[in-house]
Amino acid sequence: MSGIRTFTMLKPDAVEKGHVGAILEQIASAGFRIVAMKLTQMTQTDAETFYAVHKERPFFGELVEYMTRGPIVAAILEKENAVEDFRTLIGATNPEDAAEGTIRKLYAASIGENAVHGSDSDENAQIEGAFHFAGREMF
Ligand code: YYY
Ligand code: MG
Repeated sequence: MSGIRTFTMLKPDAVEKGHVGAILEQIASAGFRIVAMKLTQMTQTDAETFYAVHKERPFFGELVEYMTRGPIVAAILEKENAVEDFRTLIGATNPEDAAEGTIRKLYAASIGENAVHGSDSDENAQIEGAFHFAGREMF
């Protein structure tokens, strides 16, 4: 039985290009309820910690630079089967491989600048949500 919450970030490229409203509309239309949400900017340490699992990968430096270059929208979302259904909604990591109509297919420029994050497990959804939000910011 999978959980009812996931964590997302609308990444700097999505904010820069003015796609926040359209992406949030697509998320709401897919049946997700907003539990927590804010506009924020990750520091270098924030991004290195959040993406620590990728620290040995060749793209790590570019990933940290990209994720810290401007504001993001961070949010916790609620729906049955939240993690899996949200990953389906956003599409594959590389927008070239993403299904038609997915958020990454519609709004991502490249694998490196792919518009949106979605947690990959219930455990990571909990960890990532708690990384960005205090309990009193969750509703
Ligand atoms: O979970 P997801 O975001 O779909 O992909 P991850 O494999 O966790 O990678 C995190 C992040 O790193 C990805 O969204 C873009 C970037 N990245 C990259 O720039 N180049 C790759 N070959 C793989 C991932
Ligand atoms: Mg991931």
